[in-house]
Parts: sequence; C-alpha cells; structure tokens
Amino acid sequence: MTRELRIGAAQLGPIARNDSRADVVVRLLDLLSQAEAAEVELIVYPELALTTFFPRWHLEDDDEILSFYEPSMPSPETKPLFDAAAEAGIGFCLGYAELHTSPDGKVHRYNSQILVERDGSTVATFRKIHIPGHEHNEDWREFQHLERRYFEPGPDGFGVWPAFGGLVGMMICNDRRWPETYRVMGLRGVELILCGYNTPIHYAPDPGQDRLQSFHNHLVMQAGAYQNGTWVVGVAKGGVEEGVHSLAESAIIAPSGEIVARAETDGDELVVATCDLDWCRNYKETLFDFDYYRMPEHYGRITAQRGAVPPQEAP
Ligand code: ING
Repeated sequence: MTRELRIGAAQLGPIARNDSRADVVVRLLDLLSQAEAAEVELIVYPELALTTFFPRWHLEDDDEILSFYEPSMPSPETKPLFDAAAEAGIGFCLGYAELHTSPDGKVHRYNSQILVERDGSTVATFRKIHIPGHEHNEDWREFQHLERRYFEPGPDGFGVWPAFGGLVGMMICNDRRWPETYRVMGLRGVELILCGYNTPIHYAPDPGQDRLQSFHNHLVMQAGAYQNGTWVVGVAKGGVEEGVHSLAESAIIAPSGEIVARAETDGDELVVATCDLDWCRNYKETLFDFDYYRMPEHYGRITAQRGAVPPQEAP
C-alpha cells in the first residue's frame, strides 16, 4: 500500500493593506472548499497569508506595526478556518506574522507557519530562520524589504515531524534559497517540505536578477527536493500587491526534482497533486543514501564559518 497524500498548494493573489483578516479568511475558506471538492488532504497557504506584505514599508506607528501580527493562533478571525478544516478533515499550513511571549516574558516577533493535522490538532509552529532584506529605511529603493526590522530569526531551527503519514518539515520564503535548509531536514529523513513565499520580482540590490526570479525560485526548490529525496510544496502570494509585482509560480515538486503541478495564474488558485511519499525512497536509498555516501569529515567549514574566508596566498 503506497503512502499517497493529496496536496493542494493554495496560492493567493494580492492582499491589500486595508483588507481585513475577515476578507482574507473568506478567500482561504473558498480555497479550502475547492480543496475538499478535489479530495485534498493537506492544503498549504503562503507566507504572511493574513495580511499584505507589510515589510515593503518603513512603518513608524507602533500600533499600526502591531496590527499586522497575530497575538494568538487560532485567533477569533482565523477560528472559522480551523473549524472548517477540522470539519472537512483537511490539514493545513498557514503563514502569519506571530507575536510570541516566551516564558521569560519577552515578546518576540516571528515570521511563522503553523501546521495543523486533519483532526485539527496542531503539529508544530515553524519560525523563519533566514531573514532577508535590511533593518533600516533605505530611501533609494522603490519599496523596502524590512523583514530584518520586523522579524527575528526563529529560535528552534528546522524541525521534522511525523504527520500526514510521513515526515514533514517547513521553511519560509528566503529559507528555500539556502541549501543548508534542505539538508538539515534531509538529515532527519524529511519526505515533504512545506514553503510559503512572498517574492517581489524587483530585487533592488541587483536588478539584473529580476528577469531570473521565476528560474531561481524553481531552481532552488527543485535542487533541494532532488538532493534530499523529498517533496517540496512552494506556495506564493503573487500578483501586483500595493504596487509591487510579486512572483506567483507556485509549484509541487517531486523527490526527482520534477515539477509535477504548477500555478497558471498569479491570483487565488489551488494547485493539486497526488504525492507518493514512497517516491522519496528511490533517492534516499540510492544516489542520496546519506549514511553510505556523505563525507562530513570534509564539510567542517559549513558549520564552522558564517562568511567566506578566501585562502591567504596570492590567487
Ligand atoms: N522574500 C524574498 C525571497 O527570498 C528576496 C526576498 C526577494 C530575495 C528577491 C531575493 C530576491 O524570496 C522573502 N520574503 O524572503
């Protein structure tokens, strides 16, 4: 009996700055009902799926900044989603800005994803590790990318959890561009990685990359899937959001690295595939049999260093 899991990548189009959470939850519920009709068992929503991508602005007013975070999850506005999903027996992954008070009373701001099983139980909350962009307003830019002002890196690293009949991990947006993200989860045997993203097409530090955003998006997820023998589900908030063109191109990627399903629009769209989790073994037990082939004795630099250190002698 194969371990098949029917997955829906629930891509969102733009969310306006003044869209309420209730407005957004209506769209999430509509995608959930499409998922139910398609016999989907796990629906994956994008990064920061409840609000507009607010790091594009240098906000000054603390109350306005705080208005973009969720002090609890579920919250009154998202409870209808939790209830409808449990009622339908569909699990989900939802990206949101998290306000978290740790046991020592310190308030933390994370870019988070919650994973909920088909019975409504919470599997885990992942907090984004690689925080891109910059910390202070840079007025030379058409728009900001101030994630490093609004979020701190997650404290828990990359987890892998038994769920949906397999081993499931999570990453958020910029995490997908770093090979370490996949390999750390690969070393825990991950079979399915869920990833929401909000990716502006224009990359101010090097506009030459703009034309390559779609290629880079799929390149990194396809490589990560193949090199670790895992499924990867990448889900966009795309379209022109508050004047910023954002990449769509949501995709479901097999352990072979092949894209088996992809979005055709840059709006709200459910992309569905039946994912055979046993396909992972075709790679984990052959080409990428880590225990047989990896050479960690030669990989020391990867954890010993943060930045590159060139050799001292002349080139
Ligand atoms: N967004 C972007 C991402 O990594 C970015 C940041 C945009 C990086 C464009 C490179 C080019 O996809 C988030 N939210 O991490």
